Amino acid sequence: MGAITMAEVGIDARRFFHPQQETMPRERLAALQLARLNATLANAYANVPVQRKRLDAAGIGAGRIERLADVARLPFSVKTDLRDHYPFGMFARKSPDLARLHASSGTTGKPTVVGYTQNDLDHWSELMARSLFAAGARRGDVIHNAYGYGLFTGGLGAHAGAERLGGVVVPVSGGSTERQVALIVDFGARVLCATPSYALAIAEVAEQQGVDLRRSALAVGMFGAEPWSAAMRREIESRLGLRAVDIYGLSEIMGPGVACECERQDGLHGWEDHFLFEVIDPDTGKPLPEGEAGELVITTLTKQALPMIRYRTRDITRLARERCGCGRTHLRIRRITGRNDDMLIIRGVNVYPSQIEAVLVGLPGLAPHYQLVLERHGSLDALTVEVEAASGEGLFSEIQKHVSHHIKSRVGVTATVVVKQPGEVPRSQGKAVRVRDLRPKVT
Ligand code: DLL
Repeated sequence: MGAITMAEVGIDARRFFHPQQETMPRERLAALQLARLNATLANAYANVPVQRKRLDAAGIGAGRIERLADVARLPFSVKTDLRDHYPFGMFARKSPDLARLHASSGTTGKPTVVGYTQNDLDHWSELMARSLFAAGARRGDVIHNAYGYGLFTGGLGAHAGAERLGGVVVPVSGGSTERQVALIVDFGARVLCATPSYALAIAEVAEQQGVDLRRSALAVGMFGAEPWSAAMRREIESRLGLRAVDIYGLSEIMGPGVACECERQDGLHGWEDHFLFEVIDPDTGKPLPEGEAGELVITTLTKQALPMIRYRTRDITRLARERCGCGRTHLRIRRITGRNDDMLIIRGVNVYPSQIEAVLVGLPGLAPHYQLVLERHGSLDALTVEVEAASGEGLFSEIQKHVSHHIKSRVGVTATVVVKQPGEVPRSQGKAVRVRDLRPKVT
């Protein structure tokens, strides 16, 4: 039987960066996943003693998995594995087969270190280029990359993808926001890569300088690395005059480009030819039925240096397998609403910072900058929400009443609201610090 061309099944290859892979029929995608999953298990078993022990204990040993559903029999991996086996204990390759290391910022003890072979780096840049293309970036675009360069995967990850796409990359990294505004305008950036909070900081500085970025060439924003709300998307789109696209990733799995929205902005396509996605109940560890919210678990299917089996991301989301109107067959990950380890429990109420953000961003009179401060008063948790007035003129007491009323009615917690003068809430140059948890640690 001859191969069927994409034109014969009505697929316009020009709409995709990897037309074959992105539009692969789901049965073929599943067969590819199964084969690659078994290759990943073999790599982990042969080269990572910790994984070998776990696979033996799970009764899988060096054996094969026969059906994708059997992935539920495999042991989980967690973030502390990387700390416990610091620095390279989870790696399946050593130097000279390694081509690069990245690491988390290491604010809590040892950093988590991740590694890549050249082959891994090639896949990463392909997937990042695929993500940029899906979001609307094209060859020849000036791509302003304000993700931090260095050990953080954002800067170099987006950079390599932008080069692979054929873009003109501007590697500015974070910081010097006034200069960023000038470069965006002068170089004619069409694509902006940044955290959503930093995109807003850029918008704000531009406005202060009297520069209207809505009239610049900016058309596409690739925003991720931290949770953000639909309200924040609208805010960024209206202030920067671009299409704000959500991009997801994590260092332990690869970096940015594990999943990305297409131009329809209706959920992030998880690139299933390279990753296997599941959602589990975070308490029981059991897989959840399609569409239910739970913890995202990811298995790498092509990584050589750091094969991850059922990595518990702690990110809370839902999966949708119905076909997207864009023609891509890969599933969609819904907006990440938060992490089950940054979930705040305030007087018994579970609260995600992103829920409070969704309330704040929609309210008049406020600048889109805020911090949540948690303290313990006696035996009770106390939440203070520091918000920032959009102008120094407004009636702060009115704003304050309005904000606490909306937080109470929409999130269900009582908060003391402090309205700060414009510019008083600290700005981020990378991931925003949204929560200052000053409560004594539970030991
Ligand atoms: O933040 C990789 C990245 C860089 C993604 C640039 C997108 C853009 P880490 O520093 O390892 O990697 O942090 C990963 O950030 O588990 C999520 O909790 C959060 N995160 C990343 N993207 C999103 C997103 C990079 N689009 C952790 N929405 C993840 C919500 C996100 N949270």
